[in-house]
Amino acid sequence: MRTQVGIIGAGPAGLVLSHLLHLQGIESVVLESHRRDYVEQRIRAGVLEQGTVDLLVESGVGDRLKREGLVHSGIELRFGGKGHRIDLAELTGGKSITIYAQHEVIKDLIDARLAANGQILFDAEAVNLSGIDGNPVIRFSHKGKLSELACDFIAGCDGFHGICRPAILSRALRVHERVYPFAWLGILAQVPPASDELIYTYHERGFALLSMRSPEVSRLYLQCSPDEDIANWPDDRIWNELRLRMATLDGWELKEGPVLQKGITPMRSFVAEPMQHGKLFLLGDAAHIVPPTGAKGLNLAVSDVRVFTRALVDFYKNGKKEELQRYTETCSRRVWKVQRFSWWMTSMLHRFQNEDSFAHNIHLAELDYVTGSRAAATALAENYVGLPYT
Ligand code: FAS
Ligand code: PHB
Repeated sequence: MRTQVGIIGAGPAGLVLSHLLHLQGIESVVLESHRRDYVEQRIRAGVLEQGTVDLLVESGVGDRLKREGLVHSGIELRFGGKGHRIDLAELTGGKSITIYAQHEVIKDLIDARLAANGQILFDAEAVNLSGIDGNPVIRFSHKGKLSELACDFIAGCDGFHGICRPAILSRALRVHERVYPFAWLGILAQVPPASDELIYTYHERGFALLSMRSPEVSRLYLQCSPDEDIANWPDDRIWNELRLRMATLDGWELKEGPVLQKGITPMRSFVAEPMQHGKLFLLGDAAHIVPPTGAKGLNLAVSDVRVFTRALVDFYKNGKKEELQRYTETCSRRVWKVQRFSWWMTSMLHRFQNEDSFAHNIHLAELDYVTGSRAAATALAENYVGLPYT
């Protein structure tokens, strides 16, 4: 097999890339190790930045997103038993976020690619890369048979545990990392959300977040130890802990219901640089991971795709390589600003182990400042809705 761009991974990065390249007349083949139904049901992110929504709508895959997505113009920060609304729209000149599950974005993109006769091979695991300095070849196992895909470029969209980042020799790679001493226990519940907007809660027992997927389905998270066993968290224990952490002085009540899915997600900040080597380019989680507190993971993947697509168009249409050569430098500024914001939101809202009274009061002072100062609230809002693309 041969194509122009060999894409490893059918997550948000790989599928948005394949779609945008197609619109520019650039050929690609997507190799995905899992089955289609698996990737279309994998519960992950839920918040789309304004820029991500605009890109999906403008590129023709946003019809269902416009119909079913929940547009939010604010979020609530809750601490000391009181809620404080951050008016995202008012503070950012009208920008908002949209709640639309990542697996729904995946479904829309797969439908669009297949309708356009795009090539997505499911059950196709890339097992080896070669020629990344010259003539790239991806070896992959598809339905038990070993095959090869020759291409001009390899897009490593294979996530944090993929094979592409390790294909960049360790001597060429710099890694920057923070592993947090906590994780998120997340549930999906068949119950209307108890709030119209997201509620981020700082509490002495730990962080809690109320989010949602639809007017009928809630998505909630609570901070837990990174080595927690989900088997020790029956539904009533989860609801009880969420109720304790989210309680307010004015008697606000959490709505409880059947838990459809539960899981524990570890928390880390991670950046691998450079995000490229020869003809191999890393996009999304293959290159960087952020703690989900800032709701940035998916959105940052899309931002890398915008940069890489622009660089490939310049190469194929104008024969210019400069944008490709500057890919890491161009992505890096946004990657690090998103890392900073995600680290800041996580540090402000979570209890760290063995924190003393000084640390606890610093958390409260940070929250008091962010909810009491227009300048501080604006800084949060402009990062949360998504910084302007450069
Ligand atoms: P992905 O990991 O989504 O996709 C990589 C794809 O490559 C996968 O489909 C994988 O099967 C495939 N692959 C891997 N190796 C391969 C190989 N050798 N051959 C072929 N295919 C291969 N972000 C948020 O903003 N909010 C959240 O609440 C949130 N929750 C998350 C919960 C979990 C459990 C995880 C793991 C991540 C979460 N994220 C969240 C982050 C997540 O949304 C990512 O940022 C987003 O999926 C990044 O997209 P991709 O870079 O495309 O990587
Ligand atoms: C989600 O709805 O999954 C979600 C929302 C906000 C976050 C993280 C996850 O910060």
